[in-house]
Amino acid sequence: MKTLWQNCHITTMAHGTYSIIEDAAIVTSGERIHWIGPQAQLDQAGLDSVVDLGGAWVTPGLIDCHTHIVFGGNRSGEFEQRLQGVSYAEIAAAGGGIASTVRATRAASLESLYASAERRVRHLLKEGVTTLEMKSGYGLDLESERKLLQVIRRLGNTLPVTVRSTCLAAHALPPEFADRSDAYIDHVCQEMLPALAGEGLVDAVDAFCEYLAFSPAQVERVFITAQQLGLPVKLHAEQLSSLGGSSLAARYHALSADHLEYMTEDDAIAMAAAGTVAVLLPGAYYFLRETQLPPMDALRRHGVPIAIATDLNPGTSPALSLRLMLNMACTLFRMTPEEALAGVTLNAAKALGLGASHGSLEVGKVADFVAWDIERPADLAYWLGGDLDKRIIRHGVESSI
Ligand code: DI6
Ligand code: FE
Repeated sequence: MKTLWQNCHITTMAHGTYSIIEDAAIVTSGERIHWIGPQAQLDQAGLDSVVDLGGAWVTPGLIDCHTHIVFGGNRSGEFEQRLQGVSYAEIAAAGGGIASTVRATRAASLESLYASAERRVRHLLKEGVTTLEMKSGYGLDLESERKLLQVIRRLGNTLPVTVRSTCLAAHALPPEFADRSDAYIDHVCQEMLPALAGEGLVDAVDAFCEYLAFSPAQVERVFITAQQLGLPVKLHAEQLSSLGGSSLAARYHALSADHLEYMTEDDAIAMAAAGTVAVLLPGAYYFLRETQLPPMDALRRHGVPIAIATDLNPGTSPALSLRLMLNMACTLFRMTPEEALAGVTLNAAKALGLGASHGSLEVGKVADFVAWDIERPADLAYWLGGDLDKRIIRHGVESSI
């Protein structure tokens, strides 16, 4: 079944740049791209249907490569407290923060977690997101982490979106292991990861490397276990302080190191050599009113691929819009709209290990694309949120989300 999508302009994002084709067309065959190029060079033979895109700008489907979208409760009360001057650390010390979301998540049924996450996922899908990573990490015991990962798998099986599932059991120390963080890491490595991976619930393993979470030595044990299980790793690193987590991630050929405000030039060199993607999260930077910027010049100079994501979570980035993150990446981190778009397409695909099949519009890749009613590609990063008119095509079929 071959479909021609004609009368458009395309930013293919091949090689992580716009790579514009004006007056272009795409031919899909089933769920793959069969042909793409200037419309004038198209051979019309053998087509089954034709769709006129009315002069739209076509981009690859957007990819949100870092979210904690499945959780119980919400923390808008803590947001109010923080606005009155109580710090994130003080809230955490008083039993709030991640611990309060863990309590609410443990208490919630699989059905209610599914329902609340589905509503959040729909916000992203309506914006043109066609691939989405979701992390566990608010369960912190085997049964609750399994519940989160099952919700993630069910979202991927039910909604029109490609889902990658990441196990973040090493996100925070659960209360039953208070003051015994090494014992919790033993539990993660010996019990949780083998069981969850064995059940087919895990596509990648993540951890939170920070002075208020887990040390590089503890993270390394998690990485070794992941490696033994044949799973790729990712890492929350250098968000609040510089511990060398991103260099550690590079040593384990991590798909990505994420946050990175406090990373050093040596970390950038190590990441570039390993092909580890830098995932920047401007929503968390903004919401926590951080002032330390990620080292954009070092990342660019050493050629580290840069992705952008929402980090959608109840504590530090309740961001329901990936497109808003494009604007924040430009305004706050001084990225160009072209770099920002690469950050939610090709580089985001690489951060999920999907670079060969997703993230750019090239022959043989999956036909996930969005036809936007905009004047220029930079409009995507220019408008602050809002629901831009668009048509979303997933696996070669127009999707009506
Ligand atoms: N970094 C973050 O910003 C979130 N998790 C992480 O590892 C915080 C999650 C939360 O506060 O609930
Ligand atoms: Fe995160």
